[in-house]
Amino acid sequence: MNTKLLASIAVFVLLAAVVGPSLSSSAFAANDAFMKIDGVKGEAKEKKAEMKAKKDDKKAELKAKKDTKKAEMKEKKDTKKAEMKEKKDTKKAEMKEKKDTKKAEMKEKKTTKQTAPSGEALKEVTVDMVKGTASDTNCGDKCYIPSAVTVAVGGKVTWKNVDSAAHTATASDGSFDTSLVNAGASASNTFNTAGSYPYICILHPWMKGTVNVQ
Ligand SMILES: [Cu+2]
Repeated sequence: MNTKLLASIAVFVLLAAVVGPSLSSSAFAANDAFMKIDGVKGEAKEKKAEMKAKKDDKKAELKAKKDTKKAEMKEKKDTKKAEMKEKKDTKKAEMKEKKDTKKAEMKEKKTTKQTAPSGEALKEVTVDMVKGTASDTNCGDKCYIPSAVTVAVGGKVTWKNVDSAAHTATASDGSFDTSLVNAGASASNTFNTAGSYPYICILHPWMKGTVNVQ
């Protein structure tokens, strides 16, 4: 063996001893780095998923809040609506009551007007031929309103037809007769003799009234 070959082998061995471990260590390092990268990648993925979950949670929370608020608003609105309706109904009922009271008062006034404040019989009285009496056979003492009136001797009774059908005021003893009073028309009779004068409508004999003259 010559010395040159020996030297060559020695150098090779030396090199292998130095470079080998360093090569393998750098391979490990590279692997490590890859692993690290994978780890970082995985972490990032996890973090992303977490963020997404958080975001979804927040979204759901917001939606729930929104829905609750919406429901609350609707309830409030409904309550207000109901309140308004109640108020309206109450007002309506009040108005109706007022109207009815006024009507009743007017009717009473009309009835009490049949006698003068002094207690003397009136010179003039008006009697309504009431609406619906052509068919309402049970109108009783509401066929003529008022059904009984009192006038002074020489006083005048006027029948006003407020119905849509024609009527008469015809004395049972034949002493007076308005003859046909058409819808919306009026007819009068003057009473010069004291007495009580029952009368009917010859078209609807269930309509009965009385004129008292005193
Ligand atoms: Cu009649």
